[in-house]
Amino acid sequence: MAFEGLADRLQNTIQKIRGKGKVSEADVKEMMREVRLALLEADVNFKVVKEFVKKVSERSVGQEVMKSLTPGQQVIKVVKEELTELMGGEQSKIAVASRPPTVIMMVGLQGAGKTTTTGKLANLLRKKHNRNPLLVAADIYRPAAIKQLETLGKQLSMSVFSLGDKVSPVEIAKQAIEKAKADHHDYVLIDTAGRLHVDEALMDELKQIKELTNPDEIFLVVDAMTGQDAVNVASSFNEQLGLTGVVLTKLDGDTRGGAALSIRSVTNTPIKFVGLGEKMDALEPFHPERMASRILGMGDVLTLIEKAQANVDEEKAKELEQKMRSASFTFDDFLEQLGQVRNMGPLDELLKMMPGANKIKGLDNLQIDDKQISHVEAIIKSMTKVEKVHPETINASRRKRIAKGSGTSIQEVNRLLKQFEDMKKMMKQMVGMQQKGKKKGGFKLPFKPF
Ligand SMILES: Nc1nc2c(ncn2[C@@H]2O[C@H](COP(=O)(O)OP(=O)(O)OP(=O)(O)O)[C@@H](O)[C@H]2O)c(=O)[nH]1
Ligand SMILES: [Mg+2]
Repeated sequence: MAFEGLADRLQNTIQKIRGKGKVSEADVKEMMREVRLALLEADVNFKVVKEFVKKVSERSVGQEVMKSLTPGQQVIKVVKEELTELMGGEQSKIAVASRPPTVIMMVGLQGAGKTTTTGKLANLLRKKHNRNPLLVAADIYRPAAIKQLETLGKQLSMSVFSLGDKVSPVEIAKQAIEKAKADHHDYVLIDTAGRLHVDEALMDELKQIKELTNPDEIFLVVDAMTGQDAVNVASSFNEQLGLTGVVLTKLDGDTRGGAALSIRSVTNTPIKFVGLGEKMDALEPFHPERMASRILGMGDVLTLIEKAQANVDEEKAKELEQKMRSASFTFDDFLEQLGQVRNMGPLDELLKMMPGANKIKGLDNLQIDDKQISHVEAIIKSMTKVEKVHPETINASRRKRIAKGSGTSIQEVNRLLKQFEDMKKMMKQMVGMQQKGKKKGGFKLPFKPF
């Protein structure tokens, strides 16, 4: 996971000051020394580190902290606020042109993830914002580039505009916008070519496309794994083109996080999205405050809840709640739930968003992988209709049959049956709690049970 080292170090540091009833200037100084090292080690730009430490120190020895009842907590609050500020403060939204289509140009170096991100962004615009984007293949240099975008378009069932590789990218962009107007596309995403380095020919071409299409957004796509280089690349693209946003890709890898923490303050360009994988749904809006919270081990419950909401069907959730209340939850329901949870992404990544999760020992080794889920699915699918509704009828010989049918072991079948029973018990308790709470008008489940 990205930020692991930084998160560990910062959390250890703030842990020391958390409970302090009194915080001296020396305490703050000591803490800031560690924060500084942690940031430098995470490959954060040294000027950025200096500025950050200065701000946090000033605020920490000031009245607001020293005079408070919980100075330790206050220092942590200051760190979190400044970290949030560093990454851009408010979340920045994607532009909408007053007269459609909204034009977005995707630029960046070779292999940064422009084409992939173009597909992901189109997918997000359609799914979350109900938009109808047109993808434009304006990379005529790399042999397979057009094909790559067309394949993504097919996969997403979205229109891709291309004129082959004999027409100039500027002309392609121009005609694409006319096409978008004619076909009522509200967004135009232009996938441009990448180069190994920032070079003049590339910049000239991009400038021409910019002049001609007058884009509402110019997104620089940068690979977070490239650390400080990402910041330099962002600076030069910004000088030449005037960026409106950055998309940081490959944040699913174990980048130290320096780029995410420096780009905003060095280039004054907000990070708008982060790429978290190769699949078309692995793009998330960047929330500085949530990211700060994650880095400091305070969890990212909001993203977790949003993921749950996006993937859990309202109707089905209600139906499920009803089933839980009447304790008629069956293995069929369980199977369906499993499918929904799977849609949310890898389970261990989800668990890491829980507050304090990185302090749970062994979570890193916990591989709740797809294979395990597949086994559970296979077991359930090997049950008869009656067995799924009345698991109490599953005796020893039936267990043997189910294990054989699903290619698993009797132990695995036993374990699942036991877990299912436990889960049903827990549901009853939760429903009981919720009803009790309702009478008092208090307790409510934080999000829909699944
Ligand atoms: N793990 C991970 N891989 C990514 C992400 N974004 C892109 N990639 C991968 O990075 C590689 C390059 O992505 P492309 O989209 O082709 O990059 P590009 O910038 O269009 O490259 P050029 O067209 O050659 O300039 C592909 O293998 C992508 O699957 C991400 O967020 N996470
Ligand atoms: Mg490309």
